[in-house]
Amino acid sequence: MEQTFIMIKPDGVKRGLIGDIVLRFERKGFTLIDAKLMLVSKEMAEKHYSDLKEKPFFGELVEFISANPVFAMVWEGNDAVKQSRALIGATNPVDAEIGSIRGDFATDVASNIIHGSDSIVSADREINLFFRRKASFAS
Ligand code: D4T
Repeated sequence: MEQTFIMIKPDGVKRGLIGDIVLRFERKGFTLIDAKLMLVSKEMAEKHYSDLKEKPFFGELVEFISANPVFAMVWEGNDAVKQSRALIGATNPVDAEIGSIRGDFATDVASNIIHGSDSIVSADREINLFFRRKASFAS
Protein backbone atom coordinates (compact mmCIF):
# COMPACT_ATOMS: atom_id res chain seq x y z
CA MET A 1 0.00 0.00 0.00
CA GLU A 2 1.15 3.48 -0.88
CA GLN A 3 -0.16 6.97 -0.15
CA THR A 4 -0.18 9.97 -2.46
CA PHE A 5 -1.09 13.64 -2.21
CA ILE A 6 -3.82 14.86 -4.55
CA MET A 7 -5.01 18.47 -4.70
CA ILE A 8 -7.98 19.82 -6.65
CA LYS A 9 -6.74 23.27 -7.67
CA PRO A 10 -8.84 26.45 -7.36
CA ASP A 11 -10.21 26.11 -10.90
CA GLY A 12 -11.49 22.58 -10.17
CA VAL A 13 -13.09 23.67 -6.87
CA LYS A 14 -14.74 26.71 -8.50
CA ARG A 15 -16.16 24.57 -11.29
CA GLY A 16 -17.78 22.16 -8.83
CA LEU A 17 -15.64 19.15 -9.77
CA ILE A 18 -14.79 17.87 -6.26
CA GLY A 19 -17.54 15.22 -6.27
CA ASP A 20 -16.73 13.90 -9.72
CA ILE A 21 -13.01 13.67 -8.99
CA VAL A 22 -13.49 11.96 -5.61
CA LEU A 23 -15.82 9.47 -7.33
CA ARG A 24 -13.15 8.61 -9.91
CA PHE A 25 -10.58 7.85 -7.22
CA GLU A 26 -13.10 5.77 -5.25
CA ARG A 27 -14.19 3.82 -8.33
CA LYS A 28 -10.56 3.09 -9.16
CA GLY A 29 -10.31 1.38 -5.78
CA PHE A 30 -8.34 3.90 -3.75
CA THR A 31 -9.17 4.75 -0.15
CA LEU A 32 -9.55 8.34 1.03
CA ILE A 33 -7.37 8.82 4.11
CA ASP A 34 -7.68 12.56 4.70
CA ALA A 35 -9.23 15.62 2.98
CA LYS A 36 -9.80 19.31 3.59
CA LEU A 37 -10.93 22.46 1.79
CA MET A 38 -8.30 25.08 2.53
CA LEU A 39 -6.63 28.30 1.48
CA VAL A 40 -2.97 27.88 0.58
CA SER A 41 -0.70 30.76 1.64
CA LYS A 42 1.79 32.16 -0.88
CA GLU A 43 4.59 30.81 1.29
CA MET A 44 3.09 27.31 1.22
CA ALA A 45 2.49 27.46 -2.55
CA GLU A 46 6.12 28.50 -3.05
CA LYS A 47 7.27 25.54 -0.94
CA HIS A 48 4.97 23.13 -2.74
CA TYR A 49 6.25 24.23 -6.16
CA SER A 50 9.87 24.92 -5.08
CA ASP A 51 11.18 22.61 -7.86
CA LEU A 52 9.70 25.04 -10.41
CA LYS A 53 11.00 28.32 -9.00
CA GLU A 54 13.22 28.98 -12.04
CA LYS A 55 10.33 28.52 -14.49
CA PRO A 56 8.86 31.62 -16.15
CA PHE A 57 5.34 30.68 -15.00
CA PHE A 58 6.31 30.23 -11.31
CA GLY A 59 4.92 33.60 -10.12
CA GLU A 60 1.58 33.15 -11.86
CA LEU A 61 1.34 29.57 -10.61
CA VAL A 62 1.86 30.64 -6.99
CA GLU A 63 -0.70 33.47 -7.39
CA PHE A 64 -3.22 31.09 -8.92
CA ILE A 65 -2.87 28.37 -6.27
CA SER A 66 -3.07 30.81 -3.37
CA ALA A 67 -5.94 33.01 -4.67
CA ASN A 68 -8.87 30.68 -3.92
CA PRO A 69 -9.53 27.47 -1.93
CA VAL A 70 -8.10 24.10 -2.96
CA PHE A 71 -9.30 20.63 -1.91
CA ALA A 72 -6.32 18.72 -0.50
CA MET A 73 -6.48 14.93 -0.15
CA VAL A 74 -4.45 11.88 0.80
CA TRP A 75 -5.35 8.72 -1.11
CA GLU A 76 -4.08 5.21 -0.43
CA GLY A 77 -3.84 2.16 -2.67
CA ASN A 78 -1.66 -0.15 -4.68
CA ASP A 79 0.96 1.92 -6.56
CA ALA A 80 -1.12 4.98 -5.67
CA VAL A 81 1.44 7.54 -6.91
CA LYS A 82 1.81 6.09 -10.41
CA GLN A 83 -1.81 5.05 -10.86
CA SER A 84 -3.12 8.43 -9.69
CA ARG A 85 -0.98 10.17 -12.31
CA ALA A 86 -2.64 7.93 -14.92
CA LEU A 87 -6.12 8.89 -13.65
CA ILE A 88 -5.10 12.56 -13.78
CA GLY A 89 -3.56 12.55 -17.28
CA ALA A 90 -0.72 14.56 -18.87
CA THR A 91 0.23 17.97 -17.43
CA ASN A 92 -0.92 19.76 -20.57
CA PRO A 93 -4.59 18.90 -21.21
CA VAL A 94 -3.86 19.04 -24.95
CA ASP A 95 -1.84 15.84 -24.45
CA ALA A 96 -4.10 14.26 -21.82
CA GLU A 97 -6.12 11.26 -22.96
CA ILE A 98 -9.90 11.54 -23.04
CA GLY A 99 -11.07 9.57 -20.01
CA SER A 100 -8.43 11.09 -17.76
CA ILE A 101 -9.38 13.97 -15.45
CA ARG A 102 -7.42 16.60 -17.37
CA GLY A 103 -8.47 15.06 -20.69
CA ASP A 104 -12.14 15.34 -19.73
CA PHE A 105 -12.24 18.63 -17.83
CA ALA A 106 -9.40 20.94 -18.91
CA THR A 107 -8.10 22.69 -22.01
CA ASP A 108 -5.26 24.84 -20.67
CA VAL A 109 -2.03 23.90 -18.84
CA ALA A 110 -2.27 26.92 -16.51
CA SER A 111 -5.65 25.73 -15.20
CA ASN A 112 -5.35 21.96 -15.33
CA ILE A 113 -7.74 21.22 -12.43
CA ILE A 114 -5.70 18.88 -10.27
CA HIS A 115 -2.25 18.06 -8.87
CA GLY A 116 -0.89 14.63 -8.01
CA SER A 117 2.49 13.78 -6.48
CA ASP A 118 5.01 12.62 -9.10
CA SER A 119 7.04 10.26 -6.86
CA ILE A 120 6.98 8.59 -3.45
CA VAL A 121 9.50 11.17 -2.21
CA SER A 122 7.26 14.05 -3.40
CA ALA A 123 4.17 12.37 -1.90
CA ASP A 124 5.87 12.16 1.48
CA ARG A 125 7.03 15.78 1.31
CA GLU A 126 3.64 17.09 0.15
CA ILE A 127 1.57 15.08 2.68
CA ASN A 128 3.86 16.45 5.36
CA LEU A 129 3.49 20.02 4.03
CA PHE A 130 -0.33 19.95 3.78
CA PHE A 131 -1.30 17.56 6.59
CA ARG A 132 1.70 17.85 8.93
CA ARG A 133 2.39 14.14 9.08
CA LYS A 134 4.38 11.48 7.28
CA ALA A 135 2.95 9.36 4.48
CA SER A 136 2.55 5.62 4.89
CA PHE A 137 4.28 3.32 2.41
CA ALA A 138 3.87 -0.09 4.03
CA SER A 139 4.22 -2.99 1.58
P1 D4T B 1 1.14 19.41 -10.97
O1 D4T B 1 2.39 19.56 -10.14
O2 D4T B 1 0.24 20.59 -10.90
O3 D4T B 1 0.47 18.09 -10.73
O4 D4T B 1 1.60 19.33 -12.44
P2 D4T B 1 2.56 18.29 -13.09
O5 D4T B 1 3.40 17.58 -12.07
O6 D4T B 1 1.74 17.43 -13.99
O7 D4T B 1 3.48 19.26 -13.95
P3 D4T B 1 4.57 20.31 -13.49
O8 D4T B 1 5.07 20.02 -12.13
O9 D4T B 1 5.53 20.40 -14.64
O10 D4T B 1 3.75 21.69 -13.47
C1 D4T B 1 3.24 22.22 -12.28
C2 D4T B 1 2.07 23.14 -12.60
O11 D4T B 1 2.50 24.27 -13.34
C3 D4T B 1 1.51 24.63 -14.28
N1 D4T B 1 2.17 24.95 -15.55
C4 D4T B 1 3.00 24.03 -16.09
C5 D4T B 1 1.93 26.17 -16.15
O12 D4T B 1 1.15 27.00 -15.63
N2 D4T B 1 2.54 26.44 -17.34
C6 D4T B 1 3.39 25.55 -17.93
O13 D4T B 1 3.94 25.85 -19.01
C7 D4T B 1 3.63 24.29 -17.29
C8 D4T B 1 4.55 23.24 -17.89
C9 D4T B 1 0.66 23.45 -14.36
C10 D4T B 1 1.04 22.56 -13.44
